[in-house]
Amino acid sequence: MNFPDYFADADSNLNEADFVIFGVPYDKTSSFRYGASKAPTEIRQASWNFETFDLKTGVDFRDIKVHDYGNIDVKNESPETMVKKVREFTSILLEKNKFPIALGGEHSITLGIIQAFPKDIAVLSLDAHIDFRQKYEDEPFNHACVLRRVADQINIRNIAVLGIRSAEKEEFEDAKKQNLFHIDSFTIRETGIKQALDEAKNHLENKRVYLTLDIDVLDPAYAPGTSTPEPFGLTSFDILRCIESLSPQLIGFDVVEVCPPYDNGETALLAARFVRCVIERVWLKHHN
Ligand SMILES: [Mn+2]
Repeated sequence: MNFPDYFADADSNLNEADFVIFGVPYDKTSSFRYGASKAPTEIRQASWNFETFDLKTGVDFRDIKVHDYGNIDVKNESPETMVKKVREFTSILLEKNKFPIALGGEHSITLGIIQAFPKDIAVLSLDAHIDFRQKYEDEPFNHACVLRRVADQINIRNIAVLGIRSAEKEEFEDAKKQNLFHIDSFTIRETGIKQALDEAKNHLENKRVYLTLDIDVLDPAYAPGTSTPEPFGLTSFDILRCIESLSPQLIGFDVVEVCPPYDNGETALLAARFVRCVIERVWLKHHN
């Protein structure tokens, strides 16, 4: 069965909307499995599964003004041009005071969004990988380098990564040398997500936070449809807790690295649910 081609209940027009969803169907730098470019469409389809009412928050999604812009046309661009196009589009949204929500595509798209924000924001990255390489396959805009590029953009002190469990030796030592704030998934398993979030929020002080969710931060048991799956991951409840805890500070969100050819739709479904969670929780903070 086919549902409308926009995100469920995102039926406000651009001018009246508070939240704007847009897809960035890009996967040219993927290193293991291809197919993340199919994710925006799959996530939109999956979003129609859910009730508009959320019994946990009491929010009805239909009360929120959300616009789905559709996809940005980046499919055949170089990574650098893709990032530029994403930055230009996000800048327009920020000028109009919209809360941007991007559906990747691979993680390299996040840099363009962050470049559109002022340099004094903080970034919280949920990711299995530290993504701190200077270059990968000679490409500085590769998805394996995204956090390194973000650190070129904003002060590395204002970046936090939760859930990591995979890095190259050199990049990990480099990240530690530069004091990149990170808590690995093994520690989170032992001490709990609440403790990790408290530490991360403490580190980021009260700054406005952009949240980037690489779906591979979840254990492949929850999110098998991703391009570089990594065992020993977080749970879907952990991610919900992150969203709830950060919602008063959030200024933008993306979900990346969903790779629909590698599962039966459960990863896109989870991504769609997280998008709804972010919108509802952020909206609730401003309406209470
Ligand atoms: Mn990753």
